[in-house]
Order: sequence, then C-alpha cells, then structure tokens
Amino acid sequence: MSALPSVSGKNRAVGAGTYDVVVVGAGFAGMYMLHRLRGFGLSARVYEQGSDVGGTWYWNRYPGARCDVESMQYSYSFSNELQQDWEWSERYAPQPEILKYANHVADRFDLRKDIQLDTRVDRAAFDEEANTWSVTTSDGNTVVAKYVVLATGCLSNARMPDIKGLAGFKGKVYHTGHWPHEPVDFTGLRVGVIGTGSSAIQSVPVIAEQASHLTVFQRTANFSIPARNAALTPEERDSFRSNYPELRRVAREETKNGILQELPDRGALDDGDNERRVKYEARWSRGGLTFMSVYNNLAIDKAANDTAANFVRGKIAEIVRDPGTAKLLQPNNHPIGTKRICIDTDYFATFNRPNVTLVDIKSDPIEEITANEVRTGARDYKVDALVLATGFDAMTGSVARIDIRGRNGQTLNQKWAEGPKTYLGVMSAGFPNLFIITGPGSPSVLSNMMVSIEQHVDWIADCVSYLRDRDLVSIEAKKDAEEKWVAHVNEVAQTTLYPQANSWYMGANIPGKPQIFMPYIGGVAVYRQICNDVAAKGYEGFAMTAAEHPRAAAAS
Ligand code: N01
Repeated sequence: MSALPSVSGKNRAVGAGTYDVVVVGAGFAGMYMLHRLRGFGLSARVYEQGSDVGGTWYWNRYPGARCDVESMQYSYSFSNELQQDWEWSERYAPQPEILKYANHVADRFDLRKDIQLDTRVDRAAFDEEANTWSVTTSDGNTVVAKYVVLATGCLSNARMPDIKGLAGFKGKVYHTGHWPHEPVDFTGLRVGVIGTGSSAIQSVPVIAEQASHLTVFQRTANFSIPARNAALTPEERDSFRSNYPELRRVAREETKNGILQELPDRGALDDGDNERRVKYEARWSRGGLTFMSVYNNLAIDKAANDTAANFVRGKIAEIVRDPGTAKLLQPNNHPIGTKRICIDTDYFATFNRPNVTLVDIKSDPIEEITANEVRTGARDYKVDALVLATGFDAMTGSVARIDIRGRNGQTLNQKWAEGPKTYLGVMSAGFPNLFIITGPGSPSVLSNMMVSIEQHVDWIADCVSYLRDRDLVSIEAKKDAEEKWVAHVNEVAQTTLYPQANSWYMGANIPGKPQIFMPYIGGVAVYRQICNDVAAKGYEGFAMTAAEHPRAAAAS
C-alpha cells in the first residue's frame, strides 16, 4: 500500500474514507478527543456502537444509576462557558441528567457530524509501509487513518455470569450495564439481583420499592458509604463556578484521584480511639468517596485500614436490624477501599424491609437457574425477573473485542495475553500511532474519570500536533520504556493493600484473565507531571519516524 496523501492541516483534503484520526467511542473521552482534534484542523471520524453519545451513561440506565463523583467535579473543565452554564441539579447527578449533559456537549460543540452511531469498530490493522491504520467497522466499511484513538471506556464490556440454566430462564433478564431504553417496571414482581457491587448497591434500594419481593444473591459483601445525595443549592453551584479555575487546578495537580478533599496530615494510628471515631463519624455524615481520605495511610497500612473497616462494619451492624443479615453484609475478605468503594442511598437499610431477602451464595452457591427459580444447594428462590449486576471485563475488555493488529501482524490480545502492557497507559510498543485513553497503566478508574480523560486527550492532541508540525509520520512506545513503566506500575501497586483484594482492578472477576493490578496508583498529580515531563523531553521513551524514513526501526 502506498503512502496516503496528507489529509492533515488547513487543507483538510479528506478523501473518501481517509482521516487523520479515527476515534473509537463517543463517550466523554471520544467527544472531547474529537473537539480537540478539530481545534487543530485535523480530520477525525468517531465510531460509536451505541445509538447515541454518552458511553457508559448511555448503557448503564439501571434504576438508581448515578455518578459517585460529585456533579460539579464530574464534568468537563475545558470550556469555561460550559461549566458556567450547565445547571447540575443534585450533588450526585442521576444517569439521565449526565446523559443529557453528554448530548448537550455533542450539540453545543457540533460534534455529531463527525460521529457515526450504531457502528462498532471490529478491526484495526497497521500498515507498516504507509504508517497508517486500516479500520474496519461493523457496517462493512474500511477507512484509513494516520492515528487511532481508543476511547472505548474502562467499564463498557458487560459481563454475563456463566450460570447453568440462565438461558432457559422464562422471565426477563437484565444486565445493569446493558439496561433497556424503555422503562422497566418491577411492580408486583419477584425480582432476583445477582451481585453486590456498585451497580447493585445503587439499584437494590430502588428495585425494592417496586418489587413484591426482592432477593439479593451476594457472593462478596462490599463496603459502602452513604452518598448523602441532595439537591444542589444555587449557593453551592455558585461557590464552584466562581472558583472553578483554581478548584480544577487543585484537582489536577494536587490530588491523587482528581477529587477535591482535605489532604490528611496523619495516619489512622496517630490518633487515639475517640479522635479517630469523631473523624470517621464526620466523614460518614458528610458522605461520599472522600471517606477514604480521612487518613493518609488507609491504602497502605493494614492496621490503619482495619480501623476504617471496623468503623463501617459497626455502622452496618447499627443500621441492619437482623444480626444474621448484618453479619453477612459486613465485608470481611478485603481491606476497605481495595475494591472500588461504593456510595449508596439506603442500601443497608433496604435489608430491613419485609420484602427483601439476602442470600449468601458464598456458603450456598447458585447451582442453576431454572425456568422460574434460582436454585442454590440449599433451596429454590422463585423469581419473575433477574437483574445481573455482575460487572464488566474491566479496562481491557472493550479493547480486547477489537481485532487490533500492529507490527508483524501481532494482535494486541496476543501481546497482552499475560496482562496489559503499556507505556504511560497511552501506547503499547508494537502498535504505532495507536493511543489509548485512560488505559491500563494510567490512573484511570482510580480517579475522577473526567480529570483523567481531559489530561489524556490533551496529551494525545498535543502529541499529534507535535508530530504534524515536524513532519513525523509515526510514534511508538519503546519496549524498554514500556517495560520500565510496567515495572513501576506494579511496584507502586505492591506498596499498597490493593493487590490483597480479588477485584476487577486485578482482573480477578474474569475467569482466566491474568491477575495484574491494571491502573496506575501513583495518583493523577504525579502521573500528569510524568506525562508532561516526557512530552517536554521530546516524547522521551517514544520512537518517532520522519516522513522520509517511513521504514526506520521504531522500537529499540
Ligand atoms: O460490578 P462489580 P458493578 N455469581 O464487578 C458479583 C463502576 N460503577 O457493575 O465480588 C454471583 O463491582 C460479584 O461478586 P464477587 C464502579 O467503578 C460506577 O457493580 O466477584 N455473583 C460482585 O458482587 C464499579 O466498581 C458507578 O464475589 C457474581 C458483582 O457481581 C464498577 O463500575 C456505578 C457472579 C459485580 O460487581 C463495577 O461495578 C456503578 C456470579 N457468577 C458502577 N459474577 C458510578 O457511580 C459476578 N458476581 C460512577
């Protein structure tokens, strides 16, 4: 294949099916990527498998779905007009409002004309001579692009549990991550919910209000903190709006997870019992994810972590009236925070309702699902509808579904067979000109995704512009830089308690998936600095090829 005529720059001479950039996914990452690329005058095509924009917020429509990061912070910062104009209604926005916001952004920035909906990217193959990608979509078309950006989301590949008989169940089956668009009414129905992660913890209280009976099948109890959700007052909105530049800066440059919070000056064991209790009570009353930042060592010191875990276990015992149920709901197999902590509205109190039953499927596993029952070893539970809140093939699942072929025809799945390998989470050696947004090896799911998405998109946009301005036709992570980064990501993870949990961060929820701690735990501020330094040093650790030497060896 011969080199393509340039489609970049002011001319935007876009031939049929040739683009500077193909972006996969039109969630918050893909939309902002498109906006930034357009700002440079680059041509881009976004493919989105859903029928509208919004990504995770398009798919996750289950009852009670809302963001666990506060609305004023879970929003784009790139446009001051946008952040000043948009009126978030609640402390934690419900899914329909976030989806409305995504649609507003698509319209406001006129993004739709470059987004092709209902179209999955099935295949992407790198042409080593032309330094371009051929991208094949589910409508049978193939287009060519200099760069591909995977904005595929970290929790986009809903995981169906492998339970005997599920296909023969006669009632309706819903997955929280693939919820229907039409309203679902559980009134008068016996509903079974399988799974007790964030999605279940948000949906169980809402489903319990409708269902005639709700049976929750729990394999692993989870820590959850009250959300304390409430309507935002005009004063609360204004205090953010008038300080947005500084608040956004602090979130990006001074926090670990991109969420505003007081930075603790001490560890949990530096306080006495009473002082500690007062602090935990204050955070419990305030609600939300910042519970985990009361002390600076909860993620690294098991004895410190135990104090927070015991506090939450005590709260569960206070809330749940039946002692047996309370005990089952108290997590006991992982340190608090090492599985994504959940944020709830009345989750534990829901088990005081007469129409709600908790079933411990750790001690009495589900053996099969029949036409109208969930059958454990000990008994049968009659259900009319099933809600599978069984999670996702996280971080790598949506990328793995695409047949991505880099140098020498190697697939990304082959390369990542023993776990994802990236340099800075943004590129993988052997796959030139292929960028990943919030991929494994970046802070990603450990952070406010909006902060991480904007940082990655800006970095990628600047990188593409750098290459264009210097007539460079390819960029690729060097193997040695990647190996060092992977080692660093692992090393940092090993200094924490996170690897002690069988979490989806570790890939532990997918049978056969390599168990490696996938996100970078060093924090968004540190990570941003590393990425900026790499760019400032002329993209240190990356090999770049000039236009006249397209076949020059890239990886060292
Ligand atoms: O999924 P999960 P989720 N039989 O993987 C159980 C984000 N999110 O959709 O722990 C029986 O956490 C499984 O049990 P176990 C957030 O980052 C964000 O709830 O494997 N049970 C577990 O209890 C979150 O962390 C928001 O023993 C089975 C549950 O299913 C992430 O999405 C809201 C099973 C899965 O929990 C994923 O949350 C919601 C089986 N075969 C979610 N297989 C926001 O607010 C699995 N389970 C932004």
